[in-house]
Amino acid sequence: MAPSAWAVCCLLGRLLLCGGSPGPSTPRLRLSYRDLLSANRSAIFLGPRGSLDLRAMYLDEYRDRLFLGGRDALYSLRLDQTWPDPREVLWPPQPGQREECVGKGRDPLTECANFVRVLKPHNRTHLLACGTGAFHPICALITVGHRGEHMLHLDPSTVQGGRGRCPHEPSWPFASTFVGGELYTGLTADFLGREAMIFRSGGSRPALRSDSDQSLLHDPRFVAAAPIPDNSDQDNDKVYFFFSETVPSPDGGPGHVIVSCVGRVCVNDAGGQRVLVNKWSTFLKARLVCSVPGPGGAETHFHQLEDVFLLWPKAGKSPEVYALFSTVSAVFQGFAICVYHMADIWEVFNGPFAHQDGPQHQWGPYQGKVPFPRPGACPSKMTAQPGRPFGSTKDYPDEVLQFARAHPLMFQPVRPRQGRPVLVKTHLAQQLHQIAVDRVEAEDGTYDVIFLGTDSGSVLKVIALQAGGSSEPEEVVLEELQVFKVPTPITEMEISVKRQMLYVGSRLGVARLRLHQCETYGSACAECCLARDPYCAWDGASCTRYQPGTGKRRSRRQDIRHGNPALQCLGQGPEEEAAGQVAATPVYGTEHNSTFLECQPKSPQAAVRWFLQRPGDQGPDQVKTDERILQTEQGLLFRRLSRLDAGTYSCTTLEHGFSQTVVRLALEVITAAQLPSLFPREPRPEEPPVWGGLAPALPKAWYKDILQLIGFANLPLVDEYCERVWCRGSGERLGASRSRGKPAKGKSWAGLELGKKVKSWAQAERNRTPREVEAT
Ligand SMILES: *[C@@H]1O[C@H](CO)[C@@H](O)[C@H](O)[C@H]1NC(C)=O
Ligand SMILES: *[C@@H]1O[C@H](CO)[C@@H](O)[C@H](O)[C@H]1NC(C)=O
Ligand SMILES: CC(=O)N[C@H]1CO[C@H](CO)[C@@H](O)[C@@H]1O
Repeated sequence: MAPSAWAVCCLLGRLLLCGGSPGPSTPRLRLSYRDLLSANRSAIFLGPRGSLDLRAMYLDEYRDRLFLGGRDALYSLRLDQTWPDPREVLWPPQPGQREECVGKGRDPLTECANFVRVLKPHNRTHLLACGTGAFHPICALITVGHRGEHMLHLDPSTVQGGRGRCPHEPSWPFASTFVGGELYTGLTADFLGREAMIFRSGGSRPALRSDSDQSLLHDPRFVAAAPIPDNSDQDNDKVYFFFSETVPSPDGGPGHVIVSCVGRVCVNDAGGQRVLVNKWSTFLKARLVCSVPGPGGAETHFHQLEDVFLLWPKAGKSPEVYALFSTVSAVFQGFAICVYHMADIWEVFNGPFAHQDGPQHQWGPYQGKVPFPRPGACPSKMTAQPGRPFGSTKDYPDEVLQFARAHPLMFQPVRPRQGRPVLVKTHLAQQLHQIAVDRVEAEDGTYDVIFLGTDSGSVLKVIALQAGGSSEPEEVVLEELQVFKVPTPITEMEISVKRQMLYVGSRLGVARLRLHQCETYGSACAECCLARDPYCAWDGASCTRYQPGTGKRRSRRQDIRHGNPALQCLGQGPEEEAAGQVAATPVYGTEHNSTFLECQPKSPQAAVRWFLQRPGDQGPDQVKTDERILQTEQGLLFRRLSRLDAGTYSCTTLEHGFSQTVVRLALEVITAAQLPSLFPREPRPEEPPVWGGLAPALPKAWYKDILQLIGFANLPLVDEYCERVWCRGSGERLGASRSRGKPAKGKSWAGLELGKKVKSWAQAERNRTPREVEAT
């Protein structure tokens, strides 16, 4: 079927409208799903049925394995090869549970299955796995073998109830961590999803849970849980939870607001003796603030916690907390990344408790006497001194436990490093869901490379450059990597610094993605330098992984801060002489019709300029764009070609002061008089004459070219643009006015001519037999 002229017009519309200057958050490099696969940058595992319905991922660097929890199944992949022999274990709900779940009105496909949500190491040979079990949570021990073995086996005799260890719900946010043989979970532990708690179980001690009489947690969405030691005294070890809550409006007004919190409990909490029996006695929480000052002193707050990544330094014990927040207000939608120091979190927990005299009263700092041991403190040498016999939370006075119950919230919020986000992203086409960070040493400093998982199956690789003083950080989006073929939210992300890989999970499956692939940036020093990727440097011959502290230092060229190739690449390789001397490719256009000169720089961040050298003229002039000549993101479009347009066109890019010629095209204009000899065939009467008199076989070729130019992924957008392009403008429209979705008859639209193709097509067309023509 021949594509309609309408469709092509619309594609043209897209071309026209995507012109314009690139914003600061345009990625320097965009790599498609195909690009990533064909360059071995990524490898995908979707399981034997094409989708895992993934709910849990555990990266086991000790065993070199990646464990996955899906729907009614578990998987094990080896990290040392590209998924050569995945292992699968099927794990459906217990007999009868699926039916019971359906009977209670739950969805058979999306709810009444065993969605595996917990995968944690149990001991050296076993993993603990828990699943929703069709709204009847279950846990089991999975034999995974010793290091070096590759086995995956579920012993049905180990299956036991998983209530409190795994939510009933397959999708509601949930966090868990495994410490000292016990599983800590933040979840709603009942069928209806109302009983929110922090729960500890699985060890020899009795299980411990949040006190549900007190409203310690308000409709929490748990995002992360992790053990973080205070200091070298293990007695002080705590488990931290990061979550959002929905709380009554703080100013006493109607409605609710979302706030984000960090909460913690002591690992050696054993609950109280008379009060808080088998309940947490050391739970405290504090607000996490992430906001930017707005005009007039009003702050824009990012309330909703999306994900947390703990960046553990090589030396030293406490991590930096990278937190991804979102805000959704009627006027504004955006994302922010705030970084918190543990020292600041500790200071808040050591500060005043929040206190309210009554439900209608304002919150203030508690100013009375705080009992000893201080509520929230773990029993340790400090509390067990002679005369202060508090060796366990069970020894804590009732007064302390009562105080802890009544004052779980700290008065001060935790403020981020430098008091503001390291990165703010607004007006994004995508939502951000996941964050992972790698600290990378580069020639001119240390950079935190941030990987962000979007809701459209892609990963953004970003750095935030802190310019000195109080100025805003500069965001550099290094790459946008379309990891999954179809748009799907990224739900898991684990980084392996050892392997220099990012493991990216979505409901569909997982992808192994290399953190860097320096050669992708190009084969010239300037391209490598402009990339500003802390992982990559020019080594004198190519763009390769930068290894700090190795020899040949002087020949390494890298400039993350400024990306200035003029300084870095002086005398590096032959590309300098070549620039400006790119051979001119001949292209052909027909007089009075439209023509398109393609130029797609590798970097969407580069500013594109076109120069024209007319035969006989002195030097090249910059092409003046107007109604007739349009500069689009993909190239230069002539709506109506004139004889005077002939000449040599150079497409140059300017990026960080570095100018480069991308293509040179020698445009030859075929005059109206020359045409009949070139294109002798006439359109059949029933064909709308939209192809400007070209043979009917041509449109298909054109169409293919245009699609390649634009990308199939954008097809759905096309109609939208179409309306605007066809209906806008005065006087000279693009050949026709819109009437019932087709160009008006008689008014032919000359179409997009990919000039350089025309001549070779015409050649081929003349040599073809009629049968071949029919076949197209
Ligand atoms: C990608 O990896 C495969 C297998 O490891 C190899 O055969 C292929 O040559 C690699 N391709 C590239 C572009 O490196
Ligand atoms: C791990 O735990 C399982 C179940 O408790 C036990 O059978 C196994 O022997 C343990 N393995 C090791 C290495 O301790
Ligand atoms: C080759 C080509 O498209 N020629 C067309 C150029 O435009 C004029 C007028 O619009 C047509 O008559 C030609 O057929």
